[in-house]
Amino acid sequence: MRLLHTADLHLGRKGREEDIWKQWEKIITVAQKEGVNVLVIAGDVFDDGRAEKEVKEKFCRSLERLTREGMTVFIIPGNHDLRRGNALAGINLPGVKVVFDYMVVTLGKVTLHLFPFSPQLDGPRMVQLRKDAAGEYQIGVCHASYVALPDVFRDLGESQAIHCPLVSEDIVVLDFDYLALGHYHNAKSWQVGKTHCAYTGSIEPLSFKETAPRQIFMIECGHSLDIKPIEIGCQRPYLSYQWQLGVDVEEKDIEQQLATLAQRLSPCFLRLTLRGLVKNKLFLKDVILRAQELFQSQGIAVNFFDETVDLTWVKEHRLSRLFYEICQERAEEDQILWQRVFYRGISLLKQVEDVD
Ligand SMILES: [Mn+2]
Repeated sequence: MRLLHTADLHLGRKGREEDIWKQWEKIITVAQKEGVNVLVIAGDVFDDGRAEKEVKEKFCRSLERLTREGMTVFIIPGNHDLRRGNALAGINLPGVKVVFDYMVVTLGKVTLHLFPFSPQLDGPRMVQLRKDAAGEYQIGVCHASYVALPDVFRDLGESQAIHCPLVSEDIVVLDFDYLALGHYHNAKSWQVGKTHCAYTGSIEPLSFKETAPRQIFMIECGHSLDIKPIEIGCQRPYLSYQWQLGVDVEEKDIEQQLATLAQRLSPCFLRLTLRGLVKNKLFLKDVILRAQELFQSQGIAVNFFDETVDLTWVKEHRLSRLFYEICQERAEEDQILWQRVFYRGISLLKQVEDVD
């Protein structure tokens, strides 16, 4: 018996439609090749509760390709499926079960406990709902915020972490062998007592927070539960670079370096922060404008963050000039330290100046 766990497809996400379909196709291929019996989607199939009819139909046709080969598909709604509507309503296909109320189902050795997302659902409520069933392996499925992990809490932020908060005490009481989670968009696995918990992450990165490799999980139910992550790559990653002028790149070389980067990268979303001291701010602004066009022509959506400090500005002001000279002298002892002192100090001075 083979289960495949995925979540957070976000079909129909504006501007990312094709990328997401390509990733979904990869998952279908894995499911077919690996002879998966049960596919579990732990919420956020659609990006919005009012998903377009064409998107829903295309998704249904893809499900039919799986069920035709005898696969069973279980889907719980996530918060996005239910945002402003219910995108999963009306999906009625043989072999596909969309779950809108807590449901327990036993298939061979495995019992699935499916907890559809609702604004009222949280860990204690799941504990109340959970029924006993006979399967050898107990698997929970939910779309929840495991707020006990600091990076999950940080990345979700307060606005997302309120959705079905779940803590380790709840997971201990729920007493599952595997907890198939959706909602957090980076793949993550951890153990709570006997429970192996896993977020698959979104199938395609959708923000600069989503930098972990994209994964789905294969769960082989034999003499024990064997859980194997499968990497599915991605279409367009989100990349962040920080360049310090004078350290990572010289001011005179920056245009060439940017051109090299544009050639080296495949289509992606790029955030490029420039720091350090710049002798000719106007020249740098021009370089950035030209680079933006170049990146765009390569299918790279770039955002520049120019945090450089203009040497002309520094020298124009008595206080900043003195500070600059002091840091220059001291830099002979410890360059990196005094550079940091300089930027920190100069940005504070600039703030005061801007306020005045
Ligand atoms: Mn999501």
